[in-house]
Amino acid sequence: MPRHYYSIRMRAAKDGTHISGAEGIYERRDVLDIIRRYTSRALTHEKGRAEEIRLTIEELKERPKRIPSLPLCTVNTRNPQMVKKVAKDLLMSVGITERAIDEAFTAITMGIVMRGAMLMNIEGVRLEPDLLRGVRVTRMGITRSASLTLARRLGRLGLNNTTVKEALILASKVHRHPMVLGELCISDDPNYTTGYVATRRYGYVRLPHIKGRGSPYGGRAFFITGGEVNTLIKYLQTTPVLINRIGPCRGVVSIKDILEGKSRH
Ligand code: PML
Repeated sequence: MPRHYYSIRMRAAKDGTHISGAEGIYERRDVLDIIRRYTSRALTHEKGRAEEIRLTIEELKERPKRIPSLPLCTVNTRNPQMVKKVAKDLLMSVGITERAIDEAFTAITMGIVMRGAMLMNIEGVRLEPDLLRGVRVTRMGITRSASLTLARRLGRLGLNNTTVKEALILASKVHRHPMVLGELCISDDPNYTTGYVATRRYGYVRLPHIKGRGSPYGGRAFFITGGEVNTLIKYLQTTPVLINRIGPCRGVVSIKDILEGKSRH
């Protein structure tokens, strides 16, 4: 019998501001448990108890595309200046211009937190149709067994938390698309100061101290090339993608080893 999959998405708000969100793709037998888990997460969020919780449960008409997660590692960056240098080393080596990277850092650190990601061409020109909202990546998830493997691998590195897991799942979906060359992400959580740069060539590279503690800004920029922007947006927003294999998860690696390909198995 064919399996039915559901996309479940949760968004919670307090005083009209977004405080937490979650999403995944699940089999029918798991739907009730997940709704309970998401609701409890919204009610106990550290930013305060949600006053409004929106849950969307949608049966998927398309069979989710199975993909592996990006390989993960961390560079021992010590301050925002060092992060910028490492981000440039990685992103420029896949063809993104320095101007575009500076533009992305400036736009993200300017303070307007967008709901979705910016899309930029490799020269730094913004391409998303709605410059205020950006493009939200949705309809991605992880299978139960891949999730257990990921928890085990991240656990060995002391990184088994929802922030890292969800960011890795999102980036793995995004970088599966050939139009996406690279990504810069800074969390908008004032207490979360590790960001990442992702590319297909080097994987998901975590960058500690990307911003100072207490800074409320954050966001994502996807650097894109070639093809039709609307096709990419449709993929990011609507194509269901399920992680079913976990790529290598490594601890601290030097930028030199990453650039020389020594950090990949
Ligand atoms: C977010 O807040 O969603 C971004 C999370 C970035 C996670 C970086 C990491 O620690 O791997």
